[in-house]
Amino acid sequence: MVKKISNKQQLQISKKKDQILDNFYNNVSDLSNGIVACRFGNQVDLITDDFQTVRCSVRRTVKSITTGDNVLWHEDAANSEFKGIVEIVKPRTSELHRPDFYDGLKPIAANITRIFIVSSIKPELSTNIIDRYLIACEETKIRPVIVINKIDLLTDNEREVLKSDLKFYNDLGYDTYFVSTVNGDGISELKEAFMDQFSVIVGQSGVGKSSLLNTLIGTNTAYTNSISETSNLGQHTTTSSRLYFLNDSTKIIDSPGVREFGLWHFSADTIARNYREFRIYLGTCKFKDCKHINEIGCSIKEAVEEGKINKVRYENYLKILSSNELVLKKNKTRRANNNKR
Ligand SMILES: Nc1nc2c(ncn2[C@@H]2O[C@H](COP(=O)(O)OP(=O)(O)OP(=O)(O)O)[C@@H](O)[C@H]2O)c(=O)[nH]1
Ligand SMILES: [Mg+2]
Ligand SMILES: [Zn+2]
Repeated sequence: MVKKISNKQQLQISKKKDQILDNFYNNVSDLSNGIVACRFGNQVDLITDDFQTVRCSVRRTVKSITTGDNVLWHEDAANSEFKGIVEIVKPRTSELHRPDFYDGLKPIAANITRIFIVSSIKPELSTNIIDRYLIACEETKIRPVIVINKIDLLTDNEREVLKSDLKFYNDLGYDTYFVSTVNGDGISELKEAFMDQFSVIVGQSGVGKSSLLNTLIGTNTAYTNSISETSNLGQHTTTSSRLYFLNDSTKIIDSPGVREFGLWHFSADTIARNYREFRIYLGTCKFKDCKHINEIGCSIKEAVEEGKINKVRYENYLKILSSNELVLKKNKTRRANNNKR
């Protein structure tokens, strides 16, 4: 009979593994520590222990590297184009990724402890994208913070209405901040949530992620741009994720805007499980394989009708499921067409 190991033993084994890895990394001579600030193709900008930025190429044996990765690198005197070469990426403590049709899951940021989900009054407030990121946060167990930017564009009354409309996020236990990078409203409280954390700022294009980064670090380091007047759609100003230091212990990654945050690598079950308020009802529907769409005897639907689950959240759940189905169908057709070629 195979003897099951206890949680305590598992913890001891994992501690031992970490110790062995730490010893290994500390004893690799000639290699220095660095953290990936930015990646472009097979090149990275690293920030060294003494806060220097070094452009490096990446050894082919490195399978995956992204912003926030802790790496070991050395100088490469033979190469005039790059100062160094990255040899090893250390194991990640956390990972945020998105699905990609060609590359499978693509990492967006590594080792982060918080995800700041930004939406704004202009171009358009989107609870759908907030919910998409919340699902990813629940799945990866990285703490989310919701930020609604550009509240300077609202009257006092409109602001109060918006706060009350979005109160359900607070009720679910998600921290929500209403801010303006233009007049500074809410920024000092929000800044507190960044302190001593390793954060990534995510959201659609034009919501003010880079403006927020600049406001927090007090410079105009990150490029920002105005929204296209004609289409009202944000132009993609930030083109790749970049890491900034607010102080020694506070790191922030500014990421490029997304049109939509894909979740098509998640099954309907995974999505439902990552809706906090669904959890107590899961397993109580009439049908075991209930997807909570229009099945008879669905506890989730009943809870929505009784006002126990917020309607907006539930509608977003349905939208996410149907858009997943559409993407999967499209990918299937694309794959079939590729195979024909
Ligand atoms: N009214 C108002 N405008 C803002 C605020 N914050 C940012 N903006 C404007 O919104 C526009 C877009 O800001 P960015 O910071 O470039 O947006 P972003 O999210 O980084 O965009 P991408 O890099 O394309 O993803 C700029 O014109 C900013 O000046 C705000 O609090 N209020
Ligand atoms: Mg930007
Ligand atoms: Zn159900």
